[in-house]
Amino acid sequence: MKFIYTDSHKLHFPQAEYHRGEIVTPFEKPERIDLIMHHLDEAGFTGIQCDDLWNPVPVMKVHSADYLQFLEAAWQEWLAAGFKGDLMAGNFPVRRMQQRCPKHIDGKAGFYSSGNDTSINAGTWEAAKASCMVAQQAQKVVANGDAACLALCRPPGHHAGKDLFGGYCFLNNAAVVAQLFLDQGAEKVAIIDIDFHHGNGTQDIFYERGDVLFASLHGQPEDSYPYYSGYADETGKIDGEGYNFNFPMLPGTRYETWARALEEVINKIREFRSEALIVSLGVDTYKEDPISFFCMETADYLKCGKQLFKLNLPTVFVLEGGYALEMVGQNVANVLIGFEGGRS
Ligand code: Q9C
Ligand code: ZN
Repeated sequence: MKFIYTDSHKLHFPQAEYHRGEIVTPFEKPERIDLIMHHLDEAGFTGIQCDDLWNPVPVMKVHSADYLQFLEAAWQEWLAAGFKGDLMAGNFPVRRMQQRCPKHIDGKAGFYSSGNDTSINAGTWEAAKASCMVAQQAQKVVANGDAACLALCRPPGHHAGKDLFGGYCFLNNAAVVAQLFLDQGAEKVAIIDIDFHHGNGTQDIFYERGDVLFASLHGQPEDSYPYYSGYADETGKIDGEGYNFNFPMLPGTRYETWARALEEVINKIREFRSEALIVSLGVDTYKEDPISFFCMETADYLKCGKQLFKLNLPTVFVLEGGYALEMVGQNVANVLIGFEGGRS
């Protein structure tokens, strides 16, 4: 299996994150990609540097035009306001407030954001676009006949909604890949989100659409980010009714329990007659992950990859989270190794 990467991800390097009462170095850091690439190289996967071809068409179908304009201009507006340091949102249009976008960047930041966990710096927009181009190129590799490809995306994407950034995400790379398959003639595609966190952004984008089945396995919202979505009774609306599947799980969940949910998802996708599979691949389900509470072992990722292979669909893996730096590379590699070994 090939993987697509870019060095441009380094242009996004948030300086601080507020976490459990302290200001810490952000969990979503550039080293993650270096570590994963190192392990993929060692495991014999072929890295391909991204050609940086930007196709705005699918991006504009999954994000709103005003949101994209905000992302593009945010940093310049922040500087023009005379602000120093990273852009970070602090005020949000919550219950009973006006859903109107203010003029000042400090207010706009909150209007387009779901939290204060995701800051913007001088290179963030370029990095987010580069990350999305990595996903687009991985889709092309699969459309051109490879059985599967990994998009080494950074920043990640699955928390980015139609018009919201947050959860370390700006552009929803997995949603863009799904849209590309549809634009190229597929009638139905499926997204499995196996990151520890609920893929609220992806759910938001496809919630009223029947052409994309979305299924997420994640820590239950009662205890876990993003807290305000990911319940099992969120099943889709209008054309999307019955095509959104959430599997919230308890703290301490191990692979055997998790895999039963995966099995259900696989059956749903077979019934749906999906023509392609997108995997939002986060390995923050790992037992040592610093911000998560599942108990996956490194060897479990082999089994997970093997399970996914059973769908026998053209598959694009899109990197999402995974913050236990010692094992993030091995865990990602194991999903791919399991997938490739699925034949046997
Ligand atoms: N300040 C992904 O895994 N909340 N995003 C962290 C600590 C945000 C995770 C709380 C977690 C986002 C792609
Ligand atoms: Zn995550």
